Amino acid sequence: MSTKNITKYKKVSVLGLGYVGLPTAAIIANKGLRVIGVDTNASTVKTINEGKTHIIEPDLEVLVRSAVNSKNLVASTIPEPADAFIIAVPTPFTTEKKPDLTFLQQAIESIAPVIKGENLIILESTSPVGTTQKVAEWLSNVRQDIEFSELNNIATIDSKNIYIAHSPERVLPGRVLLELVNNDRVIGGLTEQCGSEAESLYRLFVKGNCHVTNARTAELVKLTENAYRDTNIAFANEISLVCDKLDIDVWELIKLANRHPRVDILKPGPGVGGHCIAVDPWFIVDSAPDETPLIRASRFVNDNKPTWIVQKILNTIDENATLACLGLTYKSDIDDLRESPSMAVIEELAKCHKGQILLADPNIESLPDSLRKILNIKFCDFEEAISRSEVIILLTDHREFIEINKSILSNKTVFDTRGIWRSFLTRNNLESVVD
Ligand code: SAJ
Repeated sequence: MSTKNITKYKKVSVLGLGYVGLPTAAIIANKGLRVIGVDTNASTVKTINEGKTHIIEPDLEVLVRSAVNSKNLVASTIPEPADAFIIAVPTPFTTEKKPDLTFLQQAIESIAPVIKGENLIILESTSPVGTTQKVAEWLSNVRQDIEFSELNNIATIDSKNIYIAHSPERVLPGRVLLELVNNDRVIGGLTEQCGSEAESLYRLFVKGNCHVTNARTAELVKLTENAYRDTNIAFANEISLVCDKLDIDVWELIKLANRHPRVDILKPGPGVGGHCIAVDPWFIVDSAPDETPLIRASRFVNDNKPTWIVQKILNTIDENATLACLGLTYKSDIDDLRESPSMAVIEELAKCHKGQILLADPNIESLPDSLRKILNIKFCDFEEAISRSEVIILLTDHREFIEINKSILSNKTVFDTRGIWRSFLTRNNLESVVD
């Protein structure tokens, strides 16, 4: 079917060409629409215009190359007029765990000069409740001719509507292209019409269902999804501490408990990382501090896991032993280091351990900046790291580590924080941190 029949939005601008914005821009461009991808980072823009990508995500490079070759996708550092704008910039938190909307406000202010009547603006960035309304307020603050009525949530310019909606991204890093197309979408409009306008654009490429609601509900839905997962992982992590204290194998325990038809415990690990699950629950806590003791406690449980692991390791090993730390990224088979619990373990170990620490990660090319100045840390190939070390600390469950020839672990003290070598470790009576 021609795109002409599907959406009236023919030219789409995507702001923020990261893990969500770039795949979204590439998919829309490959559907035949003109897409302007905007990013403040000139080197990202250059890479994309060469048909390459600055992030590792399955099949993304092929899709971006095809979109750029067809001339439907052009990246730029400067916003230009378009029919629809999709905002996918980061919404991090401050050191006080409060939402930091600076990038978002800057992105909105950067498009304000080119906004016209009948434009559609969709906020995809994960945001605290009330942010979609703030988008309208920011626009009207910088453009005198944009009016926003708080009474009925309608934004206009020269009596023509501007449609503003929130449709939170929900894609899992590592499966982004699949999930962008197949996942259901929640779309929250500032008004009902804003919601249906946004839905008409997503219909272009979303095969899942589109559920239209109001903006505040959509904002809290996204935060709730990530807080739910954080709480469930915290439960698994707490049980892993209990099992360690009582000398019970947590992996066997969870496997057996999960045989109950209504129990489905997630996996314990070194903690929770990433730019989403480790951050978003705080947005709920910030909005309703007195109502959220469970969400807050879950964050503490997960944030404290790296320290617990480090203590466990230090209590067991010789202070001069050579250690191999395997895996730096926050989860398997990606190249993302944000909020990585593996990095937290390494940084804390480095502060206390006297012997050499060898780091290896098949998805990372060199030592991250935060570790460069630490003298006893060296980055190397994982097989070299294992062969040169007495103690092996498995932090991220990358495919390469799962497929390792297990015999190279013989005679080593092994701390397997993800349980991937469990059967081998048990058989050989090797140490395991959560065993
Ligand atoms: N983890 C565990 N045990 C588990 C599952 C995960 O320790 O059983 C850890 C991972 O190792 C990682 C962290 O949790 O450190 C988060 O990983 P994840 O795979 O659970 O999630 P993310 O952060 O990669 O992506 C999440 C997803 N949200 C949900 O599953 C509810 C994704 O759908 C969102 O789009 C994404 O956050 C986001 O951008 O908000």
